[in-house]
Amino acid sequence: MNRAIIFDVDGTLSETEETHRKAFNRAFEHAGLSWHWDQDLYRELLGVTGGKERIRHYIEDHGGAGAPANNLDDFIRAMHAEKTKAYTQMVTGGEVELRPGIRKLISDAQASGYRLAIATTTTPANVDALLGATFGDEGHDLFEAICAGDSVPNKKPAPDVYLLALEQLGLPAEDCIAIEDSRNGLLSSVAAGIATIVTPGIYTHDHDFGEAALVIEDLESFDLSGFSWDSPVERK
Ligand code: XBP
Ligand code: MG
Repeated sequence: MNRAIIFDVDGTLSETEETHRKAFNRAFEHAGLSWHWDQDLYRELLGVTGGKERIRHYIEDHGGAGAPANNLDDFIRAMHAEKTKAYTQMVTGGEVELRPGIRKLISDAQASGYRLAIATTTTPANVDALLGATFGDEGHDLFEAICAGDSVPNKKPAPDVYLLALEQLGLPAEDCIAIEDSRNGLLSSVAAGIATIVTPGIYTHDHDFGEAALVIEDLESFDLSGFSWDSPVERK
């Protein structure tokens, strides 16, 4: 079978956004800034994908006291690098685990001959850390294509990262399914023409998933062999 499943990372493979949020706050502290993103504010800021873009949005929309008047790009890049360091340290330190059902879904997919890929907005180093911490050395080899972060000019909800995954897989959209947790991710994969299964995460339960082929609250209950490639699907 020449079909592939393309996985989102944050909120899908693992509930990582709380660790991201803590890493942002550690970076702000490290820089001597008074900024603190609590869960309510972070839920709002998650509407902007990409950590650098999120920091810029926060400065523009929430004042960002302490941000420099010029060389803002360098400031944001440095802040985000510090955040990524803090995040990868927490992940390699064992702070996150796979979402329930993901490990079985991946092994079932492999047993059924599916090819696997990743399409994510997060930074490649974060993907490496997560795959290493959850799958060990063979984690990286599970996925034929890992498309992440700044490898595309436009982040989700733009289709760029999914189009790159299709290109690297050498497959048409109709031979792939995407698995996502958020509306931004769903809009991205659907814009790339890919039927998408959504499994809402802690920060995305209230999102509109109208364009999804299937919405699954509990991934442990999902049986891949029952997924029909043709019929539009119901909310489970
Ligand atoms: C989620 C994102 C990322 C993470 C933070 O990515 O939007 O920006 O929140 O990671 P996805 P970075 O759901 O597409 O996996 O700070 O590295 O961007
Ligand atoms: Mg996600």
